[in-house]
Amino acid sequence: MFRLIFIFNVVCIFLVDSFIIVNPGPRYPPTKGEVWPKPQQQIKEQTYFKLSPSVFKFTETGKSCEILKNAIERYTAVLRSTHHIVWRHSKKTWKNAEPRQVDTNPDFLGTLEELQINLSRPCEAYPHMDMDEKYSLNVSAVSSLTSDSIWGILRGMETFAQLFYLSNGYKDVLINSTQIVDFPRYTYRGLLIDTSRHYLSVANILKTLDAMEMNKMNVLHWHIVDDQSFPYQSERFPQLSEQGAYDPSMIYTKANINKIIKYAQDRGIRVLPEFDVPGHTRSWGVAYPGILTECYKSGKVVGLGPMDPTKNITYKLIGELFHEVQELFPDKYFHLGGDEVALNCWRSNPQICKFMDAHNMTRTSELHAYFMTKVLPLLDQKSKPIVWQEVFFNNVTLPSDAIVQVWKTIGPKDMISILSKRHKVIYSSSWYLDQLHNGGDWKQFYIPDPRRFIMFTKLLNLEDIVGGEACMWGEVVDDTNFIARVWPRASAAAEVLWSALNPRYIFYYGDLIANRLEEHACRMNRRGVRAQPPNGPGACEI
Ligand code: CP6
Repeated sequence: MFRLIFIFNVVCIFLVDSFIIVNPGPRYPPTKGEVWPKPQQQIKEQTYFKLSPSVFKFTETGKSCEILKNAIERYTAVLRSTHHIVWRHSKKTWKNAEPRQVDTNPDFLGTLEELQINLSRPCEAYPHMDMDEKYSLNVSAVSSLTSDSIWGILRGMETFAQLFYLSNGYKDVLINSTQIVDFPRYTYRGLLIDTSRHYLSVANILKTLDAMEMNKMNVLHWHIVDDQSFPYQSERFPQLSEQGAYDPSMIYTKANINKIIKYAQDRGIRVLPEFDVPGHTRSWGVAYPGILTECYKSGKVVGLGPMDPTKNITYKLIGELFHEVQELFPDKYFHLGGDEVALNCWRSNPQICKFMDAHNMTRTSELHAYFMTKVLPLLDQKSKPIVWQEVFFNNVTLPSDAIVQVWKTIGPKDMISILSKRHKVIYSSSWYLDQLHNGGDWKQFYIPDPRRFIMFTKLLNLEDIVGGEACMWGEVVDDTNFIARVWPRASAAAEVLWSALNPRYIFYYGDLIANRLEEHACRMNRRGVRAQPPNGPGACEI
């Protein structure tokens, strides 16, 4: 009897399991042809065109240059690759394919034949702090992209590529009639990479630049060396990387760096070098221990700390190295770091204490100021300095065109002090990509906006907050996980820094924003950037 009931149960469970249709849980459907970051002004109509990649072409109706020609080649390839998806899906159903239907929808306006690119002024060679990125894009019977600047044209081409979407069960690539006028909210939209804690391959850095272009970010802040390794290969001081890199292969040669700069330039992205001094320099001391401070404990030397600010050779090495770096990097700014100096090591060292006495210094922060004041003039004429906030708060007299980067406090507090001294600010406190939270973790990066913090502080100039930066410190990222950790989480910061305030009210538009980011992450993957899923369960087309 019991055996019978048991068998009956097993049969029941089998039947129930096979016939119950599993009700899917929540999913995050991607949008179709929504642009990320959201354009400032956009009108999208019901009417649409089809893309036929073999017909479509970009035509140059204004000025042209190599940067534009390269961009046309790139985006032609992007549109072609969409066609491959269509082709793949049409082959799947090849045998029972129906004859291709003529689209009789009254909204259908035909095949899109060209995009006229109308650049009204000659190209600039390098992107820079005040670059003009405004463009207008009109998708209609005669489609055109117009800008005064090559950088605006690049941003507009990216937008254009994002407007296409797959439709009719992957059979068609469509684009709606659209008018866009677009420009960035902030001029500085950065991503910090740290190649000292872990080495990142050149290929991975180039991939990062592809992703930045897709997100309209325009500054790669390259925190190239730090305590743990010195991967920059110097011509003047080859020992630095020979002894300070993790491995002889884990270095950046002059040729590597030039390649990265050129690749970035083609995408309207600046490469901003940071050589952090006087702290975070332990790796310099493998080859040159003499430039670092010996830290003492109970009268004994226990290790090496920040640079030794009392020695002339410290400044000589810095000056010559920085000169070489500035020749290599065309950017007009140079990041000197200046953060997290272990002042207590200076305090522990008897020679340094003697030096402080001789110079009437009582606090080690004055020594930090002394050091920075000696290093600032070592920059070439062409370079303006950027420093982490500690340099400002330790009372260094900075040149008026120095920019201060805030990383310590979320909110307006530190920014207000700096702005009231008329310095420009880069804000990064809210965008520490090394901080991980549960699902939908991009939202914490999407809410803060540096200018909104001080909107009602009338005396300050909002424009002096030039932008912000997402920071991917390298302690727990290397080539294996870097791209997926950064994207699409940094995309949240990218939209804050590009787009207008209103469409970003997450409590109002939250689902729409999530679905747009879902599409954007899928789009990055289609274009070879292995971004992680931003929201939760779901599936990309392909
Ligand atoms: N390395 C350097 C770091 C950090 C800074 N400078 C850092 C500090 C705190 C957090 C994240 C990163 N790892 N050189 C500070 C700018 Cl939470």
